[in-house]
Amino acid sequence: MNAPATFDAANTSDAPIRHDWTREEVMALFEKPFMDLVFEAGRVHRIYHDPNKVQLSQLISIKTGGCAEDCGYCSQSAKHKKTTGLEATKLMEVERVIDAAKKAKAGGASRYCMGAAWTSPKDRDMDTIVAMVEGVKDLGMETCMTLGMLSDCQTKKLKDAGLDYYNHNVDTSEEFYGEIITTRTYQERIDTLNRVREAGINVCSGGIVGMGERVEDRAGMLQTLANLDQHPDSVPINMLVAVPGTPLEHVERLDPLEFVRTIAVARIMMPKAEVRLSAGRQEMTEEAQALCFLAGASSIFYGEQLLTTPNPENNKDMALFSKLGLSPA
Ligand code: SAM
Ligand code: DTB
Ligand code: SF4
Repeated sequence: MNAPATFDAANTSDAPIRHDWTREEVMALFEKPFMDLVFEAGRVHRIYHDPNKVQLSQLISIKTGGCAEDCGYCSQSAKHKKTTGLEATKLMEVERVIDAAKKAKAGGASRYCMGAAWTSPKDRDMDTIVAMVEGVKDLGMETCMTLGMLSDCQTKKLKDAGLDYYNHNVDTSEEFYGEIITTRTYQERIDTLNRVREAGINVCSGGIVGMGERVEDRAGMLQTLANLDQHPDSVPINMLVAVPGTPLEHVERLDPLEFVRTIAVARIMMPKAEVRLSAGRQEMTEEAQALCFLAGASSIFYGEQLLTTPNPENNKDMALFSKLGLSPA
């Protein structure tokens, strides 16, 4: 790899991979002076990553709305349909997904993330899902799916189809989780992550900040992720998009500097992972995003739409990359 002088992959012992983080240790990171924290995160980042490269993942909602789960942040829960007014759609046709993936690739994205508003996939939909994975892989893109909980048999089908990543977020700390979601347990999420890992699919797991949680909950979320047997390969950190009509619509906005802190702590605790600056960039200043990159964010969601909410336009992101001297990985 043509790495710049600042990128020193040899010194990995200076940023050990640990799975035994205590809550006190994680809180101590969150409580560091901001400059010390970001500097330390930047140091760790440069050991394992090229700090001037950012990976681009693009999302598509292959099945929108009508979800039986009650996640308080989500526009797609059937429980909030009356107030959000979001109409449910059927699973998209394979060809339409591949056409959209071609456009994403032409726009510069290297990973295509396909999301469905399901508790878990129905077995009758698996052939369509498998065809989507195979079709997107044939374009030479990395594939990611987020379909809810998986059975062993479904996980194997995804692995056999060649799926590269599976996204399933823990979302928050175990303690705060019950305030946000009541229809499935924290442990069920961990079970799905373990199933995905055991099948040999790369794990993408992170969460949301800005839901009214305490800093202890942000610490707890990262502690859960970093203390998994193996760190997730990708860690999406989402800033809540407060969707009108959801129970979290009026929650107090989190200070963007606290978001930067969360990115920095994620980077220090999971040095090799791709830490993704995920939902919420539409409302974030360029300066806040630049701080996130400085603090170790190595990936973004790219393209003008997330699942149901807007994301910055490609030319806006490329203008920011140009100002910062960043290039797509
Ligand atoms: N239904 C599947 C599931 O929950 O695993 C897959 C799709 S779900 C929309 C994927 C993730 O997107 C959620 O776990 C959550 O972390 C994130 N997300 C959803 N709505 C969001 C919002 N309004 N703001 C920020 N992140 C959000
Ligand atoms: C993740 O952590 N964030 C993405 C992806 N994984 C599936 C989804 C963000 C959704 C934001 C709200 C919306 O557009 O509906
Ligand atoms: Fe359904 Fe996923 Fe939204 Fe929860 S986050 S309501 S599981 S689509």
